[in-house]
Amino acid sequence: MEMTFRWYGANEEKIKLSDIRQIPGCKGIVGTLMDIPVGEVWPKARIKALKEEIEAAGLTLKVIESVNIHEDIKMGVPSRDKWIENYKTTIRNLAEFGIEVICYNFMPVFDWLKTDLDFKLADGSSTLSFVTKDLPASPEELIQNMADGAEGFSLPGWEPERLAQCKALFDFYKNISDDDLRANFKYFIEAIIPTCEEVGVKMACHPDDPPYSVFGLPRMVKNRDDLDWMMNAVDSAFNGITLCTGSIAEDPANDVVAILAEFTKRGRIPFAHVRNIKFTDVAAKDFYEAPHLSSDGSLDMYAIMQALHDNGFDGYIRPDHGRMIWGETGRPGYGLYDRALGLTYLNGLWEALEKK
Ligand code: DNO
Repeated sequence: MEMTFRWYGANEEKIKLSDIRQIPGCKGIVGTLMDIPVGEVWPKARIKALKEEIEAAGLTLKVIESVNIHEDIKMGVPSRDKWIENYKTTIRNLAEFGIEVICYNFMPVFDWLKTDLDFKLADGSSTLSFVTKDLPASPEELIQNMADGAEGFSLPGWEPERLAQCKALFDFYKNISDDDLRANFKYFIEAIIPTCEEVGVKMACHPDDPPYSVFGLPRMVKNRDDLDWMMNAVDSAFNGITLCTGSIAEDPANDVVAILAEFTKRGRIPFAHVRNIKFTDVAAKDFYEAPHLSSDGSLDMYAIMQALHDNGFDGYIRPDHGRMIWGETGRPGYGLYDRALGLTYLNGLWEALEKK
């Protein structure tokens, strides 16, 4: 297991690499190049510079989150082949600089979503929350709300160029079923996995967040059976999962511990996002993102770490979203302090498991 911390790059962050270096037990950065438009090839010079900057701070760069998928690939339109070729070149370029894992997702139109990016907790901190009845009537309104709540930061997976075509995309996806989306996923993964095998980069697909349809969009990474289908679609260790405990657990029907145990045992989890959530209404699937501590949320974090540990997990882990605490302001979900607390807590659980 190697513990990492997500960092968006010097031009995108208030948080300094030198601060991250001081978090006990944090070895690596989960990095990205946020400004490269979706679908474009990531230039070697930019990857090299990012790696050098991170290594100069005493940290490693082995995981990228995300290299996002061009919408044409998800839509399955003929122009996808050009974007897939670009993606393969990006994989090769990243491999050349020692990247081992690429996290991505296959959610149509937009990435993760919440209905409140500044939900106040009783202790005075603020966090992200999702309340079904607060979902706006239209996706346009949701996009506006996310932008308004982002404190001026770019949000991962909410690329303006994609969102600008929101209406046209929604019209298109009206006629796309979950199975159509699956076929498009298979086409993509079949095309790129041989390149991954050749250069030694593992793909790690992030589950849908939330793991059910919103605004009628098709979804394909919602539960154990979807993950099983994906893993069988191309049965290679290089076709893996970013197992995000929070996202999977947002559907109370999902047994996150059993899912972790199964896919770790099958050797298909190169990367894990570990966070806790607290259901406020299980039937409505309403929740907020709790501190990582088990007793603050609805998930048993010891059982989660144990499922990884006891099944031979040897990938990368990062704490997931943190609250805003101690007066910090910043990119929602990605402040320094609470994620650092989460990281040290996860490391503590891991040490206890190692010494058992
Ligand atoms: C949210 C993140 C996601 C994740 C992507 C991976 O904070 O967990 O945006 O990075 O879904 O492609």
